[in-house]
Amino acid sequence: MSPPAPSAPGEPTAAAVPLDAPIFVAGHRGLVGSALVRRLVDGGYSNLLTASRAQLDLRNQAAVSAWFEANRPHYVYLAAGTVGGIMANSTRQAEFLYDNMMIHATVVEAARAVGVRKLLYLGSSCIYPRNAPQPIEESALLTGPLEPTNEGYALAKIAGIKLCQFYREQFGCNFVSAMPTNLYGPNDNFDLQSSHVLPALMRKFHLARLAGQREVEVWGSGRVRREFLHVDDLADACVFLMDHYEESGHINVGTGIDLTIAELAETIRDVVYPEAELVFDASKPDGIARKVLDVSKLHALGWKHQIDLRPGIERTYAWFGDNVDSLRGTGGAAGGRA
Ligand code: GFB
Repeated sequence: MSPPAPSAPGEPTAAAVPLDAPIFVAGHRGLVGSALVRRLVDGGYSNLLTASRAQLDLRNQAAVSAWFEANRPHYVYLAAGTVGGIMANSTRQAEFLYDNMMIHATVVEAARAVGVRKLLYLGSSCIYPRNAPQPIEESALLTGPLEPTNEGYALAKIAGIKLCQFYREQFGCNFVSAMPTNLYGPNDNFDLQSSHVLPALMRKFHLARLAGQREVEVWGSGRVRREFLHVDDLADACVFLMDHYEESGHINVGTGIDLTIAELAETIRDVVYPEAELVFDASKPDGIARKVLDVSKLHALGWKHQIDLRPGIERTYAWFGDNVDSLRGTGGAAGGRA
């Protein structure tokens, strides 16, 4: 099967993904991949393909090519990756750069070789320069130096966007890229060292409440600003983009709404443990001063998020309570039921 010719930039996809098409969700056990599987199952897609890390090392080209030959997906959501919060990113930059570069290289090449009809690659809002004007437009890519705390991860993700673009130009592959903002929701990593801020603070407040300890540590100054998108909204956006987005350039996915880390911590505190007091640890890194995406391109296509932050945190904490004995990153010891 040879790859179909891509449409002209901006032209909508003629046909939506058929419900019985073989669809590979790479990274299906992670925060994003598991949300994609839920969304696709809910949407009636009946032929989902997955492969666990034990079954398939996505960094291994020979293994990935053989898997694609055997399974022949028509559509691919590339949501696999080595990910983490500010501490994991800044202390394991080699691993973040290597793993993520290899994963997208093997999957993109295997997808080309078997004639995948469309591939959606997921990057991250950390691809943008640390001094990019806010809210960050897609055009800010590669206009300045990167945020040092996640440079390795960002470089890999930038290479992934470019790889999809170049495969489109050189081989006619219909590969597109979406850049989500900071995400949260079910199946997040709750390890206090390697996780992102939202799951880390949720678990910290939870543990403090169980221990009857009023003070809860928040890293950094609390003054930096971030945007948060519930992963179920991201999954919905991905399915929408698979049907409607055809451009070679990447597209931002977020809410376009940001708040300070102190405001985020207060919101989580109000949901989890209202009596707690925040204590800021200035010895921990702040990272980039502000990161909020310009989502006008996505809104113009007709998609907008549905889950606001406070209800999204409440939903996530309810999920946390239901799954507290088996959370990722806690060794099954997240601290007892909510
Ligand atoms: O979510 P986070 O780890 O990553 O941290 P980034 C966001 C902010 O929250 C930083 C503060 O200013 C942290 O210092 N923070 C406060 C905490 N308390 C905590 C805590 O207990 N744990 C954590 N982790 N942070 C990541 C990038 O940047 O964003 C990745 O490293 C990726 O590459 C991801 O792009 C979406 O928002 O700073």
